[in-house]
Amino acid sequence: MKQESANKFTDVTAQTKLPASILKGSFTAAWAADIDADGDLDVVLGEEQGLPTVLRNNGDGSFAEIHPFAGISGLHGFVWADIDGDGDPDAALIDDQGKLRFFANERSGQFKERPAPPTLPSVRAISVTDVNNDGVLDLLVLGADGIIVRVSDKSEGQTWETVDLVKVGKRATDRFGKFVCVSRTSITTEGNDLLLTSTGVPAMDEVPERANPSAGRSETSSRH
Ligand SMILES: [Ca+2]
Ligand SMILES: [Ca+2]
Ligand SMILES: [Ca+2]
Repeated sequence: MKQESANKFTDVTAQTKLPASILKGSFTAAWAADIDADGDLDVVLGEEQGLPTVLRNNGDGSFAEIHPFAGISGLHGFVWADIDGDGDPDAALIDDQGKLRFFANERSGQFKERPAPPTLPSVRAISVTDVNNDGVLDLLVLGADGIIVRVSDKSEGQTWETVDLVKVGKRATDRFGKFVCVSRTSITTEGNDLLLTSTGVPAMDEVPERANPSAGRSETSSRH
């Protein structure tokens, strides 16, 4: 949909020049990110299975189908952020097996997969924020075991650091979902608190401490 004015959008699907396989395809989500680093936003499509699809923005209203994330099937979660701190956004994805997959940005639309921490359980949702306040963004990974884990780059792309942050309850994590995190460094003086809001998962009524069940969200502190 192309925005014409503050409250008017026009359907411009026909001008995208995308093949029928895309236009009639079944996708679970879409994320906007400048995957090829050419200054315009491209579209990453969520899929149950199969090689993930990105619609590269040609800048003239048309898009081209590309597949920059080789070797994976399905896309159930997507984070676009500079996790390794080298100045370009990287891609973190959840595949159809519930595995976290990490692709370091090599620029010009090229990515190199880097193995995720082997200790992670099956993953249900991912988000990003600088939890430990060191100036480098961290991945927040909600596992099927109901624990949110901080996953941080260590030694400039060589290894990972993983730290359990909070348990949000197992019942909530039997399917893929989304959650977003907003850092709340200025709200309390006691550590670096997070505000978590969720859709689908997790069910915050199971957060064991400092929870606010009626608001459907929780807060927890992380001190490292
Ligand atoms: Ca682009
Ligand atoms: Ca990077
Ligand atoms: Ca950090």
